[in-house]
Amino acid sequence: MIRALILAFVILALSPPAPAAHGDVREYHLTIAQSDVVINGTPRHAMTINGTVPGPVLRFTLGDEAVIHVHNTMKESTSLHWHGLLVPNDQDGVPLLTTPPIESGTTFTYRFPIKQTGTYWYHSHSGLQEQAGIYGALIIDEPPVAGVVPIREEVLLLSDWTDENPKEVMRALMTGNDWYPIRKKNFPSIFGAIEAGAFSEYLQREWSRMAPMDISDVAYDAFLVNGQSRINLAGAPGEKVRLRIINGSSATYFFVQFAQEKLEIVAADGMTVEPFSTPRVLMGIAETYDAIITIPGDGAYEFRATAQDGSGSASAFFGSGTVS
Ligand SMILES: [Cu+2]
Repeated sequence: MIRALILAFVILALSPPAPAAHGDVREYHLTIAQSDVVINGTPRHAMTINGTVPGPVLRFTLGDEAVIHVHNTMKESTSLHWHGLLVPNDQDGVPLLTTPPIESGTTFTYRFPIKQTGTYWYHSHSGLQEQAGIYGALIIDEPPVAGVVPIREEVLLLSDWTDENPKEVMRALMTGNDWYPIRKKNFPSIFGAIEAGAFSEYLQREWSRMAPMDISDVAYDAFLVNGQSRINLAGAPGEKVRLRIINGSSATYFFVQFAQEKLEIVAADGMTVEPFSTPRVLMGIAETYDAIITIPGDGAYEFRATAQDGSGSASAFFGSGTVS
C-alpha cells in the first residue's frame, strides 16, 4: 500500500506539467508624446504613441494576459480606452469615470485578460486627443491550430486628419458658422436656391441653423490609411488577403471598396459573421470589418476609403506596376 502510494507520488512528480489553459503575458510599452509626424510628405504637429500616428498594432492571442504600460510625457493628462474589449471596469480607460487619468509625467499599467478574438482598436478618451493622433489597432488571434496556416493579413486603420488644433475645430462647430462649408465649397447660394426653385427650403434651413450639408461637419486636410493618404502593400495575382479594416476617425463615415472586386465580409466589430460578398461597405465611426479580398491579377489594385461627403479619400494599393 505504502509502496503504491510512493510510486504514484513519484509518477506524479515526474510527469510533465499539463499545458497551461491560458496563454502568455503579453507586455507593451506605449509612450504618449507631443511631436511632429510626417503625413503626406509634410511635418505636422500631433499627439503620438511611440512616435507615430497611428500607434503600434497591439497583438494578442485569446487567453493572454495583457499588460500595457502607458508613459505620459505630455504636459496634459491622458488615457487609453480599449474600444470593444470586455475588460474589468477599472481598466476601461475612461478618465474620471472608470480609471484615473494618467497625469503628465506618470505611468499607468493596464492589466486585463484577453477573453475574445477579432479586430478592435484603442484610443485616448481624454478631451479631443483622439483627433490629434492617439489611436491604434488592437488585434486578437485565435490560438493557432496545428496544420492550419492562416492567410496573409493587413490591418487598415482609417482616420481623418486636420492641421487645426482640434479645440479650434470644436470651437468652430459650436459657433454654428459656415467656415467648414465654405472651405469644402458646399456653401449654398441664395441665388442658386432661387434659380433651382428651392427658396423656401433655403429659408427653412437658414431658420434651423443647421450646416448646409450635414453629412460631415468638418473640412479635413487629409484622410489616412495607416497614417498616410496613399500606401503600397504586397500582392500577388490570385492571392487572398484578410483585411482588418478599422474606422478610427473622429467624424468621418467611409465608403470602402477594392478595385472592381467584391469584399467578402467575414467579421464585423470583432464578431465573425456568416460570410457575404459586397462591392462596398459604408463604415460608421469606430466600426471594424474583416474582409477577404482576392488580388485579381498582375498590377496594382486599389483599396479605397472615400469620405461619405466625397471630400477626399485614402488608398492602399495591393501589388505593384500598372494600377488596374
Ligand atoms: Cu471608442
